[in-house]
Amino acid sequence: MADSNEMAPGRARREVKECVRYEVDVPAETIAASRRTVAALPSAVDRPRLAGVTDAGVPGFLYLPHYLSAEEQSAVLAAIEGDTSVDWSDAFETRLQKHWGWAFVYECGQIVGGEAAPPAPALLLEVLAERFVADGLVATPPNQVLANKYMPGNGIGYHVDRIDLFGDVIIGVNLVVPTKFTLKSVAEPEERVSVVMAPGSVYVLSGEARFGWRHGITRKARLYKRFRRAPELLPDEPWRVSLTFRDVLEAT
Ligand SMILES: O=C(O)CCC(=O)C(=O)O
Repeated sequence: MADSNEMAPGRARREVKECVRYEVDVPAETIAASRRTVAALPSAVDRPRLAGVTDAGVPGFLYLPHYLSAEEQSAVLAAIEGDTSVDWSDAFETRLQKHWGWAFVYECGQIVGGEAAPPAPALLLEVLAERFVADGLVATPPNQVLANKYMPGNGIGYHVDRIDLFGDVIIGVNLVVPTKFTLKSVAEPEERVSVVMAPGSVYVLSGEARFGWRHGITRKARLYKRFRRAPELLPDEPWRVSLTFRDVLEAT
């Protein structure tokens, strides 16, 4: 269990067992309707940020390696770090988070708005999310933005984002550190596909990739353990940052 499912370390297991399960049957039409395909995107000749897009063989998955220029990556990181309307939360011991629009309370899968999740910085909402729409990655701008900042070597457990809480298209942005991102088929757990995501790249989970595959990032155990043991010995080791754009269904 992870992310939406993932348990905050140090919290009582008992609380998590009481959470509502969410294996909901997703109608085939919903899956088909949400599927984004390489062929349906605008031409990369007109929009170089779409160059090199691939689905890596998973229907509904898109990986866009060149989505943000180096300058844009710096601006996005500055917007994340510089936004003082919300603090980095440490619900997890090994990654920090900022929630905008809506916050997800991990202990028992609740969505909260208000002060816990102020509007996202304009660069993320008015520029990036609008660009996703203009590029055909998603139909409307997502209403939730989540920043994750990972301790060196840390990853995220394999999960399907809660299908009762979040919409049918999820978009992620990888920043700072190249990262191996893996999809595992729910029906055929041996079937797995990985892409090494470049800094500034974007991925889209829709259709089968959203509903029928888990996604996650395997921890780099050696680096992670070294950092955990003595963080002061690795002062320059970069922390990976990612953005996740989702639609909170309760909000619509
Ligand atoms: O950090 C990432 O790229 C993945 C984040 C993710 O899966 C999530 O927030 O649910």
